[in-house]
Amino acid sequence: MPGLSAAQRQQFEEEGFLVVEDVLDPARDFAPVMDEYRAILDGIADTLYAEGAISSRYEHLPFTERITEICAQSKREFSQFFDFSLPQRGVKFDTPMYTGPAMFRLLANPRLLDVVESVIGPEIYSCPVQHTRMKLPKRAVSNPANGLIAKIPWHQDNGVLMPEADESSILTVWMPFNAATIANGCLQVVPRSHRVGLVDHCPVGGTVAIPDKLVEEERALPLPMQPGSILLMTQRTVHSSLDNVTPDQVRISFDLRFQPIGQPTGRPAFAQAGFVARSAAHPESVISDPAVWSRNWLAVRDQLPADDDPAYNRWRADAAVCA
Ligand SMILES: O=C(O)CCC(=O)C(=O)O
Ligand SMILES: [Fe+2]
Repeated sequence: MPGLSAAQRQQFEEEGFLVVEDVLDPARDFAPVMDEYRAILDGIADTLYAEGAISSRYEHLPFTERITEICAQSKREFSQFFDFSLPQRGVKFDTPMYTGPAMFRLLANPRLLDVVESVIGPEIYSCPVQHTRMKLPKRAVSNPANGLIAKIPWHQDNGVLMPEADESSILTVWMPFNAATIANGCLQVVPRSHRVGLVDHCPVGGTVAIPDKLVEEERALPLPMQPGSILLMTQRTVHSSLDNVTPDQVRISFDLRFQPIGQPTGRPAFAQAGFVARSAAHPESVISDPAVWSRNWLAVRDQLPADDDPAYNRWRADAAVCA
């Protein structure tokens, strides 16, 4: 069990973030997800081509160039087809989502869980607050408020959760699928910002953000990263991501969250999609079948349309701090 060294653990605790290199092997650990993504994009291209929304299926282009071209030409975006989570509004029985077995295997990757175990201990729950983000070049972004395809404003992950998780120890694990650079929109953090507790957030666009006046932006540290590396953040580390100003790169990333078993996840609406990823005390409770995980997500999707949209955070636009 390699996990983190004592020095790395200490650095994480002091700074509130840590980049750990070479945890994953992109060829072995990411390629199966890309195979599933290619098949999804084939389906999207077929549909759009049949509708006359694109002039070619672009099947000979590499994935990232192909999706950029398809989004730019159709003036639509397809992030939800690749995300292993659901939108916070208007979920329907057929809202697209991705729960392929390759993604489950990545969530349960032993080398990843070894690092997670170093931080939160051996009872590990996969929190259903998780996303694939395909940050498109700005020119191809049809909806800048969609955090799956555009830059993300300053926030703490605690701020995008319900208060039930305020005392939980939710560890964010962010990983680039391809190189994340300053130009294509890597993450940036404010070192040591996790020490001050939960900061006020305000609703903006489809998400929430910390007002500029409460962010020490001059202390921001951009974090270019190579695939295989992972970024660990506490749930109170202040972070954001940059715009993708490249003409044709797509910054693809996964953000996962893990927490000790038994703590609230902060997103009760998705509770059924969480699972025990590792347990020394109760190994029999570990979910290891990708089909079970997929079924649980689809069950969440089946339940949501029946009710009004649930609350996903606590912030109100009419709060004084948001004026
Ligand atoms: O990937 C991004 O641009 C932002 C990700 C983020 O805020 C997170 O993973 O918590
Ligand atoms: Fe975040």
